[in-house]
Amino acid sequence: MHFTKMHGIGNDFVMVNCLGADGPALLAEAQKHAVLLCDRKFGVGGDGVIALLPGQAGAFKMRMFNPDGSEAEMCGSGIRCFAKFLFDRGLMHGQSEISVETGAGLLHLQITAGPDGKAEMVRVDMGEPVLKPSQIPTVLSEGDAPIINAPLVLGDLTLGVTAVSMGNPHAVTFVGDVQSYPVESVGPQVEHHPAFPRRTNTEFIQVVSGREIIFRVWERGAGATLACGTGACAAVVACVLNGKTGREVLVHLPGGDLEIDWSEADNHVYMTGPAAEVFEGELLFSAP
Ligand code: ZDP
Repeated sequence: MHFTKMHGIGNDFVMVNCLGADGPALLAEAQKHAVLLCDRKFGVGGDGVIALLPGQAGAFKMRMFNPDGSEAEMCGSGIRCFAKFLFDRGLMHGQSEISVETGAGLLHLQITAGPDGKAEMVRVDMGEPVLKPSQIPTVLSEGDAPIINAPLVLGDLTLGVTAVSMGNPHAVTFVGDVQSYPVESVGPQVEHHPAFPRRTNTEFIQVVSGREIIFRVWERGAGATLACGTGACAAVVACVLNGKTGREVLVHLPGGDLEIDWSEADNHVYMTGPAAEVFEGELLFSAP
């Protein structure tokens, strides 16, 4: 299997191009071997596998598999890598804008090329955040009202969580000092809490100012990662809902920065950030 290793500020992926005649077979292999592909010791290494597929509503479709083999509806860092892959290989026919089918619907994105003519920054219209609990999905509270700073009990610890879907589920918590926060022990407890029937990504946020936050994440099916695009969007939505920041926020993630803008005009969340290609390779299957 031919693959391309890419990352968005350190959130790294094994990209598999399934556009050719052998696409359906490659997709099946990529899904079946997602755990091995993501394994940093026995495989290639990544926070997920991204499959590049032909679309129906748009020209291209993205599917994403987590390191535990589960499929995610959406992937914010992955879609920037996806866009760079298309642009750099001439699959956008010189255009700088395109729409991509995802589990969060048809998303429009815009590329800015660097001095080498290759894609450098990608601005993605991530669509409208979903706040209705049943659609996130979460059963943390009944009814249709958004869940804003609601108590989530984890034994002796009670978090205040704000629940947001950007296609995939997120639970956002505000903390004092995010660098010293025990993300690795609290994160998995939130991920697997019964209030989230499809599990959840979990973000821990320190507010610096009305336009700047520091972000750490525990990802569903992946664990602690250096960045999460959908998580950064969900975090800014949570900041606005809790009166912590304005709608345009610079998000400092462990692997770098993203600019997030929850537009008042159309209620869409816009994410701007880089994407990079690292190497190409060939996977030699030894697994049965
Ligand atoms: O929703 C999930 O199961 C996530 N682990 C998917 C990956 C999200 C990602 N980190 C992002 O950038 O949005 C890729």
